[in-house]
Amino acid sequence: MTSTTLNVLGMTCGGCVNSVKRALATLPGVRQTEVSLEKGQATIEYDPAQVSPELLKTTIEDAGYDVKA
Ligand SMILES: [Cu+2]
Repeated sequence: MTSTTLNVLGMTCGGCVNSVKRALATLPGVRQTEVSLEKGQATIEYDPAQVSPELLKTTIEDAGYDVKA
């Protein structure tokens, strides 16, 4: 299991936090996601054999937010 922290731009409320969490939860291999609205960061625990950092990023982007690694 690996974890990464991504800077997520564009989150403005708890609904955004939930959107990001929900989008990531659909990916196989994502174990846990902690999202901080204050910091604008998502910390994701995942299995690198099942999901790539690039896919984490595009999944957040597809949910409507920008990711700055
Ligand atoms: Cu929101």
